[in-house]
Amino acid sequence: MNKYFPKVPKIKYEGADSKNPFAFKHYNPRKKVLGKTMADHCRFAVCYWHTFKGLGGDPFGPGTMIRNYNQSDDPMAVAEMTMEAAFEFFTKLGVNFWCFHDRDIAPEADTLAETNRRLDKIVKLAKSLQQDTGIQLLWGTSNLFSHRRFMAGAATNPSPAVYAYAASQVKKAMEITKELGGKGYTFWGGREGYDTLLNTDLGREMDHLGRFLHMAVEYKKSIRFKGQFYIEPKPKEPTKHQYDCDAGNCHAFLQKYDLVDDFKLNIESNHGTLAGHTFQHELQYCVDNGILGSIDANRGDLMLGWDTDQFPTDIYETTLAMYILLQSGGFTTGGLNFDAKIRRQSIDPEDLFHAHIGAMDAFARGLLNAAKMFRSGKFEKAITKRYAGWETTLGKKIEKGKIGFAELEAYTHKNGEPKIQSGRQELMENMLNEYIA
Ligand code: XUL
Ligand code: CO
Repeated sequence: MNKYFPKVPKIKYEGADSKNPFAFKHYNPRKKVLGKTMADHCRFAVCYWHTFKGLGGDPFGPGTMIRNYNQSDDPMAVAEMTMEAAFEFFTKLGVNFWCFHDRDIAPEADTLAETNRRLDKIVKLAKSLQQDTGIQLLWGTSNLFSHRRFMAGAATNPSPAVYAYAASQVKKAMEITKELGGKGYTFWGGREGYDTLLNTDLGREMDHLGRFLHMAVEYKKSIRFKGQFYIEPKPKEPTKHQYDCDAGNCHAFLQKYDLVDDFKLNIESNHGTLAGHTFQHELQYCVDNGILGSIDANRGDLMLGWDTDQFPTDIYETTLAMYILLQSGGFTTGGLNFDAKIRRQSIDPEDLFHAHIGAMDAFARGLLNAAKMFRSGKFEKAITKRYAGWETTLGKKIEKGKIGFAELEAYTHKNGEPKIQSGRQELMENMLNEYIA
């Protein structure tokens, strides 16, 4: 496999002193951290859409990147070459997982039947490449947002005929994800939302989305697909109001529609920040509510208000994310999927490697820092101390629901003004800096 990226060797771990840009300085897949290899902690995945189908187009101009795997007038020949190039890339980079949308891997034809035949052909190729390389599918998904039929949404479209088309597409995407042994299946809301309430029946649309996801659960059971379902929150883009706007909102939706046992969340860093939260907030919310499934690892730009989908490089961010992940016990079905794209001026195929190498090293450093924080127990101890009052008789009675307002009033009359304590935020921040390496 040395046809599409001939200038790039197999990427190896060479240690922090290496000057080789095509080597990992921190990510050593076999290194054990807290009893588990770095590869098992991180479960890195490459996304098909940005990496192989994104060519640098933006609202002001078309793509800038020329690739040797899309030089043909036959769209199926391009699809086949791209799949081969993708597996050469995964193998050279040394990731164990990939992710795709149905429309990334095979071009849509004039009828659903022909589109599905094309998918079957490409899935056959992907399956044999998976078998040859041992690379696995982290999750599959369906593109329900690019085609003009989905301009007003898929499962929240005002037309039941569009809803039916979307269901047919998800049905097929689930089948091929199962065929490829996918560990999960992601639902990102795409155009499920609205731009103006003047033309939108919000309550009805949300009910339709709930029903759609129930149908997906029923179909999943009927085909015995064992992968984990994920919802990926995002507050805006493409619509102004997305129904799946953040982790808390998705959790409420899943509870209202009785879907919480069948779904976990796929948290994307840049979506969290677009929602006005930190990436860590979204992760911690999920961990504390038992719904963290997987992560789309990227970063935004604080100067820009949109989803820039940049490769993660911030060691503070990766440290805090890995710290929360370690506390949760780590991934089961999920992983770190780089839903990120190289910048428009990064036109060479080698830039795809630099981007992924840097991001994997950033998470490896984050993991090593987080493991030190975890082992020290300092942060946990500080939190335990701050909440120590809840271990007293009063705290326990409140938590167990043994007392109410009348007893709490009597307690306050008897004990007077409560003693308060410093939150020690600056000390905690200084403590954190000690671990950033
Ligand atoms: C869009 C986004 C998607 C999902 C999969 O912002 O993140 O690529 O991850 O549909
Ligand atoms: Co994403």
